[in-house]
Amino acid sequence: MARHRLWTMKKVPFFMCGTMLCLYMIFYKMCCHKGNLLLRNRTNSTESLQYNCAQCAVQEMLRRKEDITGRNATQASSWETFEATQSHLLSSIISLKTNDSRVNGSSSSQVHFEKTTVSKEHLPASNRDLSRIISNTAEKSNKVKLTLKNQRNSWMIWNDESSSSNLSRRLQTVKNSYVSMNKYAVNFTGTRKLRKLSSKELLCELKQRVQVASIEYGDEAFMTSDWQEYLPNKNLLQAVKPFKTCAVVASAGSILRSRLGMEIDAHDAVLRFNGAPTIGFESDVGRRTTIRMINSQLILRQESKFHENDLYKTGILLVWDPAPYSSNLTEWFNHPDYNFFDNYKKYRKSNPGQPFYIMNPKMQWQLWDILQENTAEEIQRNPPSSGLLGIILMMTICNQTDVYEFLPSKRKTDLCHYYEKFQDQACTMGAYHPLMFEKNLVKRINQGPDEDIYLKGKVTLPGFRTFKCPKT
Ligand code: NCC
Repeated sequence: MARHRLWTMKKVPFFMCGTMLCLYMIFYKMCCHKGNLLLRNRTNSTESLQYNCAQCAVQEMLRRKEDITGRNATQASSWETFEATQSHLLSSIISLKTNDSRVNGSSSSQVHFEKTTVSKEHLPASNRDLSRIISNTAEKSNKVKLTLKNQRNSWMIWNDESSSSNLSRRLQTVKNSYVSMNKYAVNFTGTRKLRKLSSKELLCELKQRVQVASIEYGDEAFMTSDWQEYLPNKNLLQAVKPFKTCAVVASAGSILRSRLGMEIDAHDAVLRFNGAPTIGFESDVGRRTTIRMINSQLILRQESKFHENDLYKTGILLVWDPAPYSSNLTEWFNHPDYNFFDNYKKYRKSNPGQPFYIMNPKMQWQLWDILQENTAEEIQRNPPSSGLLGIILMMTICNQTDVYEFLPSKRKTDLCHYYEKFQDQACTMGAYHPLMFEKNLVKRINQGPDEDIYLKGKVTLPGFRTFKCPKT
């Protein structure tokens, strides 16, 4: 009996050691698990992230996610897929992602698990349930491959099939009234495309059918000697040397707090619109202006102070005015939308050294025809906005054009301009101009990644000179 008690007592330290070892192993597995996490981005490049504990890896994920959600947009590395082999790590990441309101607020999560796709509607509503289901499933298999895809882009980024049904009631009514008003006697004889053209096909349509030109001395209605004095000697396309990289800066309020200024200024040429200033907004919109495109209305508006304001004294000026759909230059000259010609001459007289061009209006309707042909519904029978005219101009004179905040980024707002405290959805979605359909077109020809649209409102377009189309 005594011998038995002694033997049992001898076993106690073994039991204690065993229990401590087990506890240590559990603790080690939970907290101190070293390993690798494989991060895969949209372009399928991978990065192996070493971690010393699950918590460290989760912290790293959080840091990267903050990049994506915009704290540091310029350095954003948009990792969308996370793969790992440790189930406890996976469940931490998933619960982290699903509990983060900034991500959930702007995304719909989709979980791919071993070839099975579980979309959000199949999952219980609460985030805690979601993470529990995933971790349970993950634990069944030792080596699982789980991909968590953030589908944020699918609805945050401009939908290139946007239609009137996406507009508010008010804007739908405005749009319909412009369709029936037909101020410029649009007589569209083209046919609507039955299928959606590819990006390449659309680019070729634009390259082959839209002619960018400025008015020259000797053009119909511009033959009198005074025009010889006022119009620049060289045509716009002869005067500007081809640029390698160009930036087009839309005036949208959503460019505020973008911190895109340095990136914009790094281009060889920068195009701005109307009264869009740089002073006071340099960090968001940059400080350089190579070309300023203005509409004829601005020249006549008292508040613009066109003749006095130094804003207009930098770079090349270009003015455009809506012309009737089928008019020749004489008809347009006699009936411009806004009679800016005398003011043009006045400005030229006091600023003879500054290049100032008048756009030939034929471009507006060539572009409009392409917009209408590629849109399922009737669009406003008014010319495209300065935005699209400027984009096509830059695609003509630059090898590559980056357009900022024409397609709204994650900063999308109803604030009309970055330089005014005026809110109206019409500025982004269109009222007079067929702006929504212009944006559909630009989205379709974008060559850049969706991340650029989401983070910077940036679209990258090729130059017509370098873009090759099949011979017709
Ligand atoms: O507003 P605006 O354009 O000067 O803007 C220049 C171009 O940026 C794009 N934009 C702007 C705001 C916004 N929220 N989203 C955008 O995408 C558009 O492509 C736009 O063309 C114009 O096209 O010339 C326009 O001009 C103004 C106004 O005449 C000028 O600013 C001068 O004051 C027009 N507004 C009004 O007439 C009240 C606007 O409709 C179009």
